[in-house]
Amino acid sequence: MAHKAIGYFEKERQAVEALLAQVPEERWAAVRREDGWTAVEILGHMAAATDGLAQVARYTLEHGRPSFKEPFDIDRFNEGHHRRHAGLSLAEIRAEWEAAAGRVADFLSSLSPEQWQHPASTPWGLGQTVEDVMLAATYHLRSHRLELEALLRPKESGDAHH
Ligand code: NI
Repeated sequence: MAHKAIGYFEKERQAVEALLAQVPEERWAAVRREDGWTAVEILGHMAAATDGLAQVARYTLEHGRPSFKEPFDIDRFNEGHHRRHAGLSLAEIRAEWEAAAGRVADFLSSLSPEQWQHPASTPWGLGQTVEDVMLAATYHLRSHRLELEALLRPKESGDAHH
């Protein structure tokens, strides 16, 4: 039976794909979060962060130790994503997302039961195993997917129908 973390990831991946299929392209570039990030840039961050956490887990499995030594600055990390994605089109970011999601799915399906339980943590010190890191990646994806849904599909107020 597939590991439960694969099912959680695939469910999130499908929810992101559904948003991409349902929301017109111009809306992705037009809506902004309070801090100025567009929905396109948030999707770019989701792709980069999910891929990045899979790389952390993969490196730890291959080398027996984490790749990061310096204290992790999450604000700098996020701002780096924002700069790298600024001005890119939805099509460009969507291609990045699909490539990243494919790499992560391949990585998850490659893991043996022992590898899921191998010691690992996120760069900010969360979790104790590869499983924990990849669950954290999916929860992070989920939190931004819910954020995107609220931005892209605002609920109409009841009054609008009167
Ligand atoms: Ni984030």
